[in-house]
Amino acid sequence: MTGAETACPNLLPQDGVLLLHQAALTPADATALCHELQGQLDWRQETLTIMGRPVSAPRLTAWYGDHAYRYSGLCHAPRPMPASLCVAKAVAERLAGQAFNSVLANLYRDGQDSMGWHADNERSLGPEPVIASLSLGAPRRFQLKHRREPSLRLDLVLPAGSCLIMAGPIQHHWLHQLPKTSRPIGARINLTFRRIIPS
Ligand SMILES: O=C(O)CCC(=O)C(=O)O
Ligand SMILES: [Mn+2]
Repeated sequence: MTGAETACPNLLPQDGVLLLHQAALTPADATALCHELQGQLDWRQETLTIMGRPVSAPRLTAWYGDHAYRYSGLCHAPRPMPASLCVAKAVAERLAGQAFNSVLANLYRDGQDSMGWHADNERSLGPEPVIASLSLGAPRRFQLKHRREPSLRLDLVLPAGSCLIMAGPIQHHWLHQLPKTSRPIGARINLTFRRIIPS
């Protein structure tokens, strides 16, 4: 299941850790998992609460984990992971060097689906969470910007089968987003593995 390994430098100049494992899965495994998850997961169109107003999320999501997870007015109840996600979780755990107990799957159906600027800084993730993000499907443009230094920005393309790891104080100092694009683009899936600390 695991692709070739290469040395992985920290991509951030300061205030956090960002590691990109280009080939966490082989291309064949990444393609098979992408198709399996599109058909198998319980994809939902969620309504978020942003600044007190209901907003339809511009993507589909599916949540699985041992504990409830709350963000943007949503509460995901505990739900066991299907076997396909457990295999992907094991890959993410090996690369991140820590155990995860939840995954948020995001399905971006076309270039108009997206996720806006945010940080994964919910209290239930702890002060410096390690988050592993596995990419599947079409290459995914992923951007970061520093909260206080406007000149500090990163623009990455995450290929299918890659695993991006955010760690250290990154969530305190940086925001991340998956922008919309007007270019024709196929479906993209992101699996974001987290460790929820039960309250
Ligand atoms: O699709 C992505 O890489 C963004 C996912 C993300 O930031 C999240 O689920 O919190
Ligand atoms: Mn995030």
